[in-house]
Amino acid sequence: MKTYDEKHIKNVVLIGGAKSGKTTLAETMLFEAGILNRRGSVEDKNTVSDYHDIEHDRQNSVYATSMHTEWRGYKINIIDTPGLDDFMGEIVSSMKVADTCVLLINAQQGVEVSTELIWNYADQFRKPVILAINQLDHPKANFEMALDSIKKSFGAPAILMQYPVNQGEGFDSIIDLLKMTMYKFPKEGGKPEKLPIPKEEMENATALHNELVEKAAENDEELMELYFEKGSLDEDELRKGLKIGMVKHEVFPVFCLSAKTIWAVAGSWALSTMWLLQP
Ligand SMILES: Nc1nc2c(ncn2[C@@H]2O[C@H](COP(=O)(O)OP(=O)(O)OP(=O)(O)O)[C@@H](O)[C@H]2O)c(=O)[nH]1
Ligand SMILES: [Mg+2]
Repeated sequence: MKTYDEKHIKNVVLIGGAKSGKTTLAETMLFEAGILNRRGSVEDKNTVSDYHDIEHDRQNSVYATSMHTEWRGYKINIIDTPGLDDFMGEIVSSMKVADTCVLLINAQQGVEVSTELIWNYADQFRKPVILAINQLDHPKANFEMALDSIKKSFGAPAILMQYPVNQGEGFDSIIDLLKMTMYKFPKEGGKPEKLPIPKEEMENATALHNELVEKAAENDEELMELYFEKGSLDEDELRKGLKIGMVKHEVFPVFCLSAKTIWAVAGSWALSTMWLLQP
């Protein structure tokens, strides 16, 4: 069995309110990593993560489950946790070992009471937190409402990394504000198509990109000087600034997800970006 030194093992803990899609995301991540050749679902009671009878009966996670995958020489432990506060012990003990927490927010509900309860622990433990708005393919998805609720609850540290171009049924495209590119995900899965940002989105995307640059620069004097000098930061500098901010708990990057659909490649692709960001 391959061994990894301590620096090359990362614990990514999936947290969030009940039914936000953590178990589904874990399944999709394992599928996209090539560990599964077929994805199970919570409804079919055949996910890797929810394997206890009680989880099948209730159709929600009761225990924290650790799964793993490899990515760019790193062993990534993906820990799926329950969302119901009855199981807070499982959630809290998983968060304690996290290098990064991914806090899922249901695009139909926005931030819920349980999201805030769970968040308070992540804040208390000073864990870097990535916010992921999930279920963007759902007909009732409301990205703007979810983002507003995030801004209300988490304030300025919540900063948008991507936004959906066509949320709801048929959702397949996002604009990436770090790379300033549009990605369109094929329905059958596989790598996304890289496209230029459409003209009608350019003004919005540029304004949001500038917010991201300022946020990254704020966290480091050297980057701030570079920003004043050049009026911008390149991709590596952005990543560096955001990473410093995440560790200081002054940046919580917001990603888009659709864990259930096949082009939830969006999810694992976004997560690979996240792993690059993580300390
Ligand atoms: N449309 C849509 N449905 C989703 C998505 N992700 C999850 N779901 C559905 O939402 C329900 C809850 O998904 P789970 O993966 O069990 O959510 P969870 O966060 O693990 O839930 P708990 O374990 O109860 O906290 C299931 O019916 C999923 O099929 C998504 O991206 N889009
Ligand atoms: Mg679950």
